[in-house]
Amino acid sequence: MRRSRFGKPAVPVLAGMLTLVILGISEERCPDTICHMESWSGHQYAFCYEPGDEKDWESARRSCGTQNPPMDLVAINSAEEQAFVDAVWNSIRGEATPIENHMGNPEYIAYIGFNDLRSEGAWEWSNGDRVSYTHWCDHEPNNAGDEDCAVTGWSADYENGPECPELAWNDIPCVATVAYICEEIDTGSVHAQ
Ligand SMILES: [Ca+2]
Ligand SMILES: [Ca+2]
Ligand SMILES: [Ca+2]
Repeated sequence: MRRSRFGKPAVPVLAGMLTLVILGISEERCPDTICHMESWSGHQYAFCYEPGDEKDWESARRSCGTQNPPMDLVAINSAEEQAFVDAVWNSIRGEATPIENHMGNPEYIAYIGFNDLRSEGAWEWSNGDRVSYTHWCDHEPNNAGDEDCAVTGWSADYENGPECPELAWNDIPCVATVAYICEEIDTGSVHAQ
């Protein structure tokens, strides 16, 4: 009895230690560091893009909540904030795993907090911010096949139709597992009006 009680946890613990040893040999970075942290205009941001850490929209949002400080998916409230997000994302997105768009081209995308989950077509920020800015690709959001969650970084490359000369937003199915960007939650009194 005793042996099996103590024996059980030993295997995963040993496996974990072995994994740490192997990871320690293959790369210097601590395996727990899965998000790239940046700050802008007094807010902390986490860019979570490690291959294997891709998440559906709801899981990504929960993961943001476990960050320190607590975060939600990013709310992009201005062209300036979009420019900040783009600058960081452009510098690291090559390390992320792209998805393929229907032209067969890679799209390096990341979830943001914009969604129309509650009411089709009524786009809102998950953190409750007022909608003051949008950056959709042409002809997006199109809810193609039911798409309620927005990503940034969409480049598109359509023969005829939507184009995104700058990386921009697209609505995709919320169950798609992709990278995601978190922004610190305001804890004081905020969002007047
Ligand atoms: Ca923001
Ligand atoms: Ca929708
Ligand atoms: Ca779409």
